[in-house]
Amino acid sequence: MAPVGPRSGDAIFSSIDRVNAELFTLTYGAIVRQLLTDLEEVEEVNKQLDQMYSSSTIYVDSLPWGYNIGIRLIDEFLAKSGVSRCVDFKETAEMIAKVGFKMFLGVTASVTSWDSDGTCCSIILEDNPLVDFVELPDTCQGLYYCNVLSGVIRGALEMVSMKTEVTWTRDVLRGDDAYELQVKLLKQVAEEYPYKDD
Ligand code: MYR
Repeated sequence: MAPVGPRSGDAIFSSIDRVNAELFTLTYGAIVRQLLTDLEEVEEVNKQLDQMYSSSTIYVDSLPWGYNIGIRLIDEFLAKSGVSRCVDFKETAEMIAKVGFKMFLGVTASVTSWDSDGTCCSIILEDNPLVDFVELPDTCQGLYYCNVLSGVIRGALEMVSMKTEVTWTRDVLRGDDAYELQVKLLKQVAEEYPYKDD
């Protein structure tokens, strides 16, 4: 007879992980919904999720989405992944796609569409748990539902001295065939070694 319920420790953990992931997805959905109610304008919600506003905006201190998450999450990423410094932006993009997305969203992504000077690429998500259970009504045309992710990447990269612009270039919720983020390196600030060798 087939066993009922979890059969091993692994199975127990995977069902807990699944519940956590669903809880996270539903919580994110509830926040997007609340922002739509409070801010009314889809454009404002897009900005708030990505967190582009200055500190005068009411939500900045209370809801650290997008950019504000990214600037905190980089420490956890570096500590947990144990990766060494990337040699260039190409390696950084691969790190985000293969290690970062796996660590924080449980999915992998691929990097494509590099420009000739290696400063702009696309990251395509193979799966997107943020949109499980999500259907957008017609009133939400123009909403970038997953804008929190663009903000996270922008914030995290800023903490390792890379100013970037991160935008959604394809979004299944908007009728496209994939989830694709364009990551453009605007400026890389050289990090100085703080001590002089005497
Ligand atoms: C370095 O210091 O050179 C390594 C830089 C690696 C940056 C990786 C940033 C990870 C961002 C994770 C995004 C996850 C989105 C869900």
